Amino acid sequence: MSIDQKTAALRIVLGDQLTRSLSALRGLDPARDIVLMAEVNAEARYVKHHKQKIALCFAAMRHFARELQADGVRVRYVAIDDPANSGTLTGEIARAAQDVAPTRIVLTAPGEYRLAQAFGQMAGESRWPVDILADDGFVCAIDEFNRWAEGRRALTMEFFYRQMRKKTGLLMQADKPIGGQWNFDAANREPLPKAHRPLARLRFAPDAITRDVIALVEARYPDHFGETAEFGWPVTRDEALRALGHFIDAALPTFGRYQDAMREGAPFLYHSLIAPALNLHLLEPLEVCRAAEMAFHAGHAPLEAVEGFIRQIIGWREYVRGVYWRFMPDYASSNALEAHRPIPDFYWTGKTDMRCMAAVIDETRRHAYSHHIQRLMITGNFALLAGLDPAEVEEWYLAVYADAYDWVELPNTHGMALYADGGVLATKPYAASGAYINRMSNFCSACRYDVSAKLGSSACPFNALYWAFLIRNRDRLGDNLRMKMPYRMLAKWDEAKQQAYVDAAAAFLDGLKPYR
Ligand code: FAD
Ligand code: DLZ
Ligand code: SF4
Repeated sequence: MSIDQKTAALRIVLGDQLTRSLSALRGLDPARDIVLMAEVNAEARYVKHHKQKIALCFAAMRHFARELQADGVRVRYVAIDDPANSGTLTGEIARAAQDVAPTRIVLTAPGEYRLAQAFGQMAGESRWPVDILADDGFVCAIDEFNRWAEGRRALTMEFFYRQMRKKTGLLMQADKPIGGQWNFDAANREPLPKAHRPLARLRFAPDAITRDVIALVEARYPDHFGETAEFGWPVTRDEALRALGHFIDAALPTFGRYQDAMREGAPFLYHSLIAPALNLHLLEPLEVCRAAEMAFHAGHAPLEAVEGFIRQIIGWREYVRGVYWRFMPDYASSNALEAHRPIPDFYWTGKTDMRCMAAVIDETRRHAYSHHIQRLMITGNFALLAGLDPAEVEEWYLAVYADAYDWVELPNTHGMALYADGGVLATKPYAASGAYINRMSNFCSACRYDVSAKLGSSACPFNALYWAFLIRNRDRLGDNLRMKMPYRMLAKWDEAKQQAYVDAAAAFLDGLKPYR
């Protein structure tokens, strides 16, 4: 690129900001402005991201840059193997500014607290004026969430969600929810019948650009988690729209019913698989919800599936983002259950006799994906029951999923899965014994452990861990109304029985090899 004219604005597009409607691109003057995009080691390495996650990010960045260039936009694209690459985003912004002497630097606020701090500092020290604009690619602005949260004793997601329904008009008839209820979950969440054959899902074969990136990632990050052989993520907006269309046509009608079901060898089931594209801003949350709503009005998908899906997006997704920005940075350091056990190495190797854990970790390794209940009730549940250190577990979740970004991963892991925030996000810990896993999956039938055995060397470890968790946290959780049932049961156990569960859990945990 020759930069001969005087540059007006240096506009930054971060790796997860791949949309033409980005606030930093608004008012772009293609003749005078320069768009900067940079692949940098600091972002690829700050956790050992799954190879597919790095490949997805770089491939989507390269495709987006080409699209801008095809429209006549001047893009300064710094590839990871550019010898002049400084290795950090702020370094690349400073280097570009030095080279092109812009009148100002414009960027959209990043999705991660860590980078918001770095860019804030950069703006304070910069020779050039820096405009950091709000990211308006969400349904709920951060100050709008704060206004909703202000003065509330509990930040109940369901009430936030109703406000978003009213705001967007999604599934509303005047000011009333269509169907007379806000939430139809009672009709969802069945296990998968044994004979059911899940839908084959649309995946995208990597094109030449993506294949190049995959080769580069394999060469540069060989020690990172995961495999790239089955990479099939959409890397452009066109592909993301096709992925959305496929989901709406083929999977949405069944989405709610089997939303919590798990089957070994069928990681995707009827989930949308759009989180990676949504989080890169290749799709917009409202367009996704409107597409689902249209399917309902066309009689193509039932209300309980469509409502359940829309709730995940304008409810949970927006809500966790609000919680993240409201409570960071203190949120990340809370540890309400005082969990300090190091993460075992099988989270990274998948080598464990627990079939449920091994299967989910293996699928994660192959696809950089597992669905919500696998994240929450298998790997998350184990971490909660075992009292694993929240920071180590969060590092794992941030690394291993193609859709993982701090703003969404942290509240889900720290708050929802680990209850480390003491109940800001969830009204009770999502703790479950082997019985839940057995009811919702087929993992137990092939496991070396016996899910119905409570104690002894062949007993499912989740059973002793579950009761030991309740015993360990009695002072913290015993008064929680939603935990009354298990605590009432526990109260009937004599001291020796309780001790036997505590000992069995301790013996199992002591046998685990720590990752570090
Ligand atoms: P679907 O099941 O089809 O759901 C539809 C969409 O709803 C998703 O694409 C997603 O955008 C949104 N959604 C659903 N549940 C949530 C939720 N709890 N929080 C935010 N958005 C939600 N999601 C991420 O996008 N990134 C993460 O890093 C992430 N980490 C998680 C960690 C843990 C411990 C848990 C329990 C959940 C996490 N989630 C995360 C939420 C959820 O599991 C994923 O969004 C979902 O599995 C992505 O697959 P999908 O696109 O097929 O989702
Ligand atoms: C996740 C990621 C990766 C792997 N690489 C880059 C990169 O090289 N350049 C970049 O701009 N962003 C990358 N990202 C996303 C960032 O880590 C971070 O999540 C976002 O920039 C926050 O908005
Ligand atoms: Fe998991 Fe226990 Fe079932 Fe084995 S028996 S798959 S460890 S729940």
